[in-house]
Amino acid sequence: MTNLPISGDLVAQHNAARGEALQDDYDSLGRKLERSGIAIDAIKDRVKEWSVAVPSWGTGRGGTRFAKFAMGGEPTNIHEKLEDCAVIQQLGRSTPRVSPHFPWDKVDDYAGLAEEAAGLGLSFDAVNSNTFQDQPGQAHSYETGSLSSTSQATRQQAIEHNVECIEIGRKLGSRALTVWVGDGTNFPGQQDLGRSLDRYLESAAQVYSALPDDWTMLLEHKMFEPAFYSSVISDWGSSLIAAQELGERCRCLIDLGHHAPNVNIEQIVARLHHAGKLGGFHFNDSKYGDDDLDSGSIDPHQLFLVFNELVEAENNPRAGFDPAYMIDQSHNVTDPIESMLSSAEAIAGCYARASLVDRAALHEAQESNDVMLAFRTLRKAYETDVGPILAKARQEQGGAIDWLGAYRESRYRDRKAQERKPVELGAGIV
Ligand code: PSV
Ligand code: MN
Repeated sequence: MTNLPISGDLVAQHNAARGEALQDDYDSLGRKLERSGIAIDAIKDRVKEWSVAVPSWGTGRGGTRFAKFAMGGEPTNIHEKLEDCAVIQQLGRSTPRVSPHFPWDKVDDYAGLAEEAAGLGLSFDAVNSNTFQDQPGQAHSYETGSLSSTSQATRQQAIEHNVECIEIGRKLGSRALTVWVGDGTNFPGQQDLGRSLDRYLESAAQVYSALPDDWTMLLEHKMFEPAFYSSVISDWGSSLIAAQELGERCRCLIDLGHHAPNVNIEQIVARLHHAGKLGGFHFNDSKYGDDDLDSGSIDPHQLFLVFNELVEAENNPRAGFDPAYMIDQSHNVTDPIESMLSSAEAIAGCYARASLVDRAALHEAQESNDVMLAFRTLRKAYETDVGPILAKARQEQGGAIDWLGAYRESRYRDRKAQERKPVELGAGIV
């Protein structure tokens, strides 16, 4: 029995007022696509099958280095975070899984937590370890790094945290561990660039050896931050080296915001797929060197091109190809529920557009070096307004045609502001 946070009647009434207009738009788009030999229902069904996880921490307002602007009704524990994730899924219907982050989401009873999630129509996705900051009472500081620290005791502590995450994940029904470390340096000469990678690999191998047979270990690279001179797993090359050394069930995870500006991320997707190491994605957008902006808000075309490669990969799968998708963005000025819904729609929209690409025509144009035709074939799909397909997919699954309108009408956040304890002022320069 699921117990959804927004009134089902409200969603139904909201949809009833919009159903006719949507049907009209959907039929019109259907006729247009049919002229190109595309069945709109088939695309809609693909969208319905597709899903992306939301990170538990992303339901709260994040902070920049400078400030955090808390809002009333923000969640302060995993139970409240799950409730917010349930709203995102109830209205949007493309985010049925939550990716928990530890140690933040620790509880005493994980079987109970899994049940609680199921009651809200959710399940758990990849577990994420976090060893980039110290926790109260922690024996060894991560100031010198974690899996690559120069201190053996600190490395051991980081290994144990990752192994604990696997154990927790087993109880939650997860099948993957995502490892991102902030390890690196701020000064040339601070650490030996080669030896720090050796230490990382040695520690990561111990985590890998604790992986259950049906699990995947995902390595997430990041160019910089919190270390600003060098990061141990800074790019897809380092990530690929590590994944290849660690073993078959170790793969690379691409966070869209973790590259130098203007890097051709879609080509990285193709390269990692070639190596059979494309393990997952963290979706967000970026304007400069950040990894925090809402997915598709800055460069929706790049997101489309990434999905174009993913659909190619889907059509030409390598053994074990089953990427884990998660939204990974930080909200400072929006309601995180609205941002997650907007991003999930942008991501699913790119998947739909990439599914519209006439692959045979594209490949033929590529083979015959008809550059303009190849480009226009992609562009035609990108320029298609897939809004009616997404809305219809939501409606048919019980979600909201107009998720923003329905969410605001529900006054969910106002109600939570009455019930929940306020968030304390957090990070920032004080
Ligand atoms: C690091 O910037 C990152 O992208 C990792 O995925 C972390 O899990 C997440 O952000 C939260 O710090
Ligand atoms: Mn990430």
